[in-house]
Amino acid sequence: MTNEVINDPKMEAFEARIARGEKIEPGDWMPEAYRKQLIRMISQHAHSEYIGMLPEGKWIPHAPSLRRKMILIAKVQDEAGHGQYLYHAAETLGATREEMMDAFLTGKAKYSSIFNYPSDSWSDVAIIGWLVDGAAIKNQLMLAQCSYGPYSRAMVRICAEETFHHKQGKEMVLKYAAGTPKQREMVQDSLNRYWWPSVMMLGPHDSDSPNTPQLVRWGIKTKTNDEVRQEFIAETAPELLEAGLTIPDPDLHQDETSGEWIHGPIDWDEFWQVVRGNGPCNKERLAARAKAHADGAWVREALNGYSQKKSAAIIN
Ligand code: FAQ
Repeated sequence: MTNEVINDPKMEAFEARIARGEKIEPGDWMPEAYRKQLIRMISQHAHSEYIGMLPEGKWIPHAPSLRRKMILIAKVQDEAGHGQYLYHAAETLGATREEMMDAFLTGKAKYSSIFNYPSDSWSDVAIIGWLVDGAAIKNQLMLAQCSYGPYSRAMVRICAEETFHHKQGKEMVLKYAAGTPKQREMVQDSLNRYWWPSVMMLGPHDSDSPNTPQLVRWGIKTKTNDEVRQEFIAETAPELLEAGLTIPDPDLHQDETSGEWIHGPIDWDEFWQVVRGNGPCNKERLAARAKAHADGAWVREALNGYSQKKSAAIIN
């Protein structure tokens, strides 16, 4: 940061507001880098919710009971709603929906690595609920404290719904873990495939996270990637083990002195391959979203026509 920026009274006042724990609102002065960071993060988050409907949505027609089907439909529908809140939050910063969708569908924008893994069995739905929603909640509870008002408020609402997602996943996993040998085998297989991607989805280690220092300085993130990952593992690992499941990390253990859960090395090569578009399902997921966008063109046209007609009626 240059001296010019450090001595900028607007910047000083902005940082003082953050230090006092005030929320920054859309019309307030903010540094351009703060606005850009928020648009980047919020739009990536929105894309993640939107694409995140696909792995579980695939299982709606195959749910084993009406109750499970209703729960899953509600969950997937919530994810669409989360995408909407988040796109709106990014729009308050001047990003347009068209720009964000274009960046997403052309592969320029990132979205969470976790949704590029296949959902191969019904119990993947259970494990996604417990692990993926569980990791997402840890991250989002932290973001609910963030300094930008619209993002923070969206997070409060989203976390309430994610808590239901988390509970239904955990309920299912515990049931299958205590069920027939076939159910146990099925849910163990889901855990084997989803454990590491869930640990990775919280982002690179702090030493390899270029955005964290600025995000923490401006109160966008209130914890680092490793801190959130540690919270997730500390909460989830003992409960999975108590359910009699095996976590696919032979090095995972709780340090006797500190009580901290120590995990084995993370395969960051795999993570970056997935982030760069070379994961098992990246192409399939983006193609599904591009098709949905093209198929929905008539709805957007109709809505635009309706709102233009309504505005004309008000003016006249
Ligand atoms: N996937 O410097 P950092 C959900 C990128 S919602 C892909 O550490 P930062 C709900 C990162 O963008 C899940 N890319 O970045 C649900 C950056 O690249 P850039 C989504 C990743 O921002 C559940 C580069 O690596 N949640 O699951 C990932 O400080 C079930 C360097 O990284 C959010 O988006 C990744 N996993 O920290 C829905 C929350 N990690 O942009 C359906 C908001 C890192 O500079 C079913 N976002 N990268 O080119 C955040 O909290 C942060 O952006 C992090 C990354 C923590 C994801």
